[in-house]
Amino acid sequence: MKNQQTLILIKPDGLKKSLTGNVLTRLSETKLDIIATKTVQVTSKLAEEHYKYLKDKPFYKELIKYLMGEFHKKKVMALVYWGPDAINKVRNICGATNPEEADSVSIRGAYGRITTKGVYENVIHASTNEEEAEREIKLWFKPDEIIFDVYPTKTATVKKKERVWA
Ligand code: DAT
Ligand code: MG
Repeated sequence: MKNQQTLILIKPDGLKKSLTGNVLTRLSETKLDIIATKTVQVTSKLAEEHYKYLKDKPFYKELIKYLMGEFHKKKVMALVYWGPDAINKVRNICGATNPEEADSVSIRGAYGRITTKGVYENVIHASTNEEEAEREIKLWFKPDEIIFDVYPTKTATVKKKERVWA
């Protein structure tokens, strides 16, 4: 089976409900390798870019607020999993997009809900295919944040102000 990398996000409802341990335990059933992890405060720019293919949907605005943590905690845990058939292995454990339709033993089936406003609080994001995984991993991680190069890299001089420790 082909080795693949896939982006996982534990969404703000998962963090608020202290589900991180449970979700990572479920994902460890895949025997895949974690090759990157970080916790981030999601800006509107990042959320909008991540879900840009849904921008014409009626639920888009609420979806962006949800990913930014406006309904829970303002943080998301992002991880890259790597190994044989990673994309499908992870998606199978996540379950269907709609948490009410997801298999009850899947992560979304066990822990997700639909709010009265119609937001799918489905705990976890996982890439659907190799093309999506590449776009998403490049959006969420820089090459040096992943323990090996999953895509080709180049060296560029980037001049910008950045915050440092005082
Ligand atoms: P997935 O997250 O399973 O890849 P997707 O890419 O189609 O599903 O949609 C991204 C997110 O958008 C999904 O996790 C929850 C939300 N969403 C999708 N369809 C929805 C709907 N009909 N109503 C409310 N939220 C929806
Ligand atoms: Mg998707």
